[in-house]
Amino acid sequence: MSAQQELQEENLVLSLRKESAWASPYSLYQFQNFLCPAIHIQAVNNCQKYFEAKDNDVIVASFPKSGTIWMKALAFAIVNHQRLSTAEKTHPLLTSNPHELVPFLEFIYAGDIPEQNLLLSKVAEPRVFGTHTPLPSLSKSIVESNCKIIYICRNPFDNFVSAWNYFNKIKPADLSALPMDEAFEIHMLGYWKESIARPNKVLFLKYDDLKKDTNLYVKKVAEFLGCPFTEEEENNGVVDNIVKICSFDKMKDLNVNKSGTVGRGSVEKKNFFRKGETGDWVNYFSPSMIEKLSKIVEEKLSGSGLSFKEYYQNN
Ligand code: PPS
Repeated sequence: MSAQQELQEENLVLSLRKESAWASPYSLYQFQNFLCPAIHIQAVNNCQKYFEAKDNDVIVASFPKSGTIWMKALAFAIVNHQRLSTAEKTHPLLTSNPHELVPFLEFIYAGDIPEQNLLLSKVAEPRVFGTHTPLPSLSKSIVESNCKIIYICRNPFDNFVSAWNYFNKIKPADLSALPMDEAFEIHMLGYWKESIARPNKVLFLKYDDLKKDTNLYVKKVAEFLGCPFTEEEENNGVVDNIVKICSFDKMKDLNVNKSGTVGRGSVEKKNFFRKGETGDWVNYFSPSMIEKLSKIVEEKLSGSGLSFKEYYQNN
């Protein structure tokens, strides 16, 4: 990054309101109506300015710790299913971490322009990217082109526990329900409403539904992306193989995911695979925490048509 760019970035960060939140080892700032880690502010800005979406791009959007890596792996396997067989030992998902095959836009656009171009040139078509950025802050070309967006979310109780465990590994933190508030309003509901307004543009999925019947959702995603499975492919186990290669146990057990780091923050790859279950939150929440978070969830989602009750009520 040039000295001028560094100065611009510093000035931008200084002009924003700093917030305290547990859900990040980084400082969070109020930026374009969402809480953005300082390290991503310039990248979100750059992405808005420079990213040109292609019509065959796929964007996997999510709030952190809601199943991003799983959906990245599934989307990669699905869009490439005609040219890369998941039955082969050479399938890229067996030798690369999904965050490497499907890079975050915030990662690509964190560097200067030559670096952005270099990283972009390494992504093979059909390109699949990840993003944690809310819909209103995405590059206009993503929203206006014919590229597809898959949004993956998770019941807020498990999302919370997953994030808490993950960030605790990086930095000790207090357990508090505050950031969920922001996640509902800005993140989840933004993509949820767009998925209703433009169902061919945004596919809205819940991690928990996917866990219940992965085969069904793999077929739905393939149809949404315009690359459905033929009957012959289904009979030949193509869908089953995709489900298997992307399963938690399989991915967690791969050497490529057991050691080494990924991304600019050099996150240890093993930290992306913890339990991979729905319902683990019961081991963490006290009755008063359940009451508090249920209230926030219901208040925020009220009238939206979106609900996670089946994943946290009657526990
Ligand atoms: S990140 O850092 O935002 O990219 O994290 P993210 O991938 O969104 O979420 C991590 C949680 O997803 C679980 N995980 C999986 N679940 C099901 N299947 C597969 N293949 C899979 N891979 C990762 C991971 O274990 C984290 O959830 P928890 O509840 O902490 O186990």
